[in-house]
Amino acid sequence: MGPIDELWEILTLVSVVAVGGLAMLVALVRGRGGATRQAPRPPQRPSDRDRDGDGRTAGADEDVADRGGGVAVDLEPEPITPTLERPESARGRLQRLRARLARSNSAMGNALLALLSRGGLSETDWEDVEDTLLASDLGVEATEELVSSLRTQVKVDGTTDPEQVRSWLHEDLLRLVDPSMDRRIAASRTGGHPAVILVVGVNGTGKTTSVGKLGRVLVAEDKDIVFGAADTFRAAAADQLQTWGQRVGVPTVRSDQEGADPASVAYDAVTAAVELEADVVIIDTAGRLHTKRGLMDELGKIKRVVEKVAPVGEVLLVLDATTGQNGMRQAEEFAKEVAITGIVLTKMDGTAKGGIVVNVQRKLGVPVKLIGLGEGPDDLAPFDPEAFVSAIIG
Ligand SMILES: Nc1nc2c(ncn2[C@@H]2O[C@H](COP(=O)(O)OP(=O)(O)O)[C@@H](O)[C@H]2O)c(=O)[nH]1
Ligand SMILES: [Mg+2]
Repeated sequence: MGPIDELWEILTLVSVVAVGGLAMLVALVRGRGGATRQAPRPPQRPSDRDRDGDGRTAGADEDVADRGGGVAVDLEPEPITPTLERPESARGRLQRLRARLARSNSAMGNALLALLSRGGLSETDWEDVEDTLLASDLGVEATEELVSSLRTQVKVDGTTDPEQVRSWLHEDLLRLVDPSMDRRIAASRTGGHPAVILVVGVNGTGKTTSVGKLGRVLVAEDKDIVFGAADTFRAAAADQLQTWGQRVGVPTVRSDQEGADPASVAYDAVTAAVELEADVVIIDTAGRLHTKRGLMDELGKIKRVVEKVAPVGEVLLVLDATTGQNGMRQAEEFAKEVAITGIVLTKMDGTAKGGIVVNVQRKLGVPVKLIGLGEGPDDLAPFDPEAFVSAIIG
């Protein structure tokens, strides 16, 4: 065999290996594509999308957002792992969590029932009924309505039979909680856009946790989700959200720079969701004191900037149910800044102040859509008036 033949043989071998390798690669890529919807497709890295090479996402308006000195969006592809968690379906969650709701709130229900069943109620007894309701954060207005209705029924009927009183209470409370309100979360694509959900509230109320839990509720409904970590104050906040996402295969759009412009990150998250043809993008924001003007203005900016890409269909205000009057003040201040479409009441597992549901709905004219009933990943339930009232008064 001459040197030419030898060279020829080597070349053939190399090309066989190369073609084989290429075929394997194609098969791999195909196989990956075919595996699909176990996890959403990983978003492209910004460098892929940045065809102009100007450091900006293609299509981004110059004036859309201050890019905060070259904000990079870290879109680490989520690993497609067989160990993704399967979140519990939202249906029936409140039933499972009912005991937690009842544990503290039924104290109020029981106190009321005991008072009302006593018979021959004096003025002082009625004052006690009123105090019990006020202590549950029902609010002055609703408390007066309820007491007046109960007084009339007791007077007209003349009975204080516990079962009868229980049924009156149930009916009156249910009316106050208002079953006619639309409590569905807007989480379907509309007009060719993903649904955009913006989550706002004071620090520590449970925003990030609720974004993570809501993501799971929607994953259980087979929705494709993207998280946007627009709390850019601390890197830990984005890490926290990303961890929630990774457990269920939801990609998180975040900035790698602390203090980056939150509107810009929110914009990138919505853009990524559009490119991925996701169903929903949920944007977590930094906790802000409702008394801090600049930060409250920023919320309006986030919404405006996002709406250059897709309409914000849902602005969820997260309130800590244990904070009472302070929570109510927060609600009012936030409602002045952005049009709230729904309330998430967290920490309902540790409070006897369930009356805040009625109070906050009346103040804002907006329904409580979700309630947090614990720190577990699936401890967030769609709010159901009937189950709620039943849990309180049995
Ligand atoms: N018991 C209970 N704790 C909750 C609930 N929701 C959130 N938390 C806790 O509240 C704390 C603050 O939550 P986080 O989501 O970080 O608040 P953020 O600052 O508003 O983002 C965390 O320790 C959560 O586990 C809930 O429904 N019940
Ligand atoms: Mg947070």
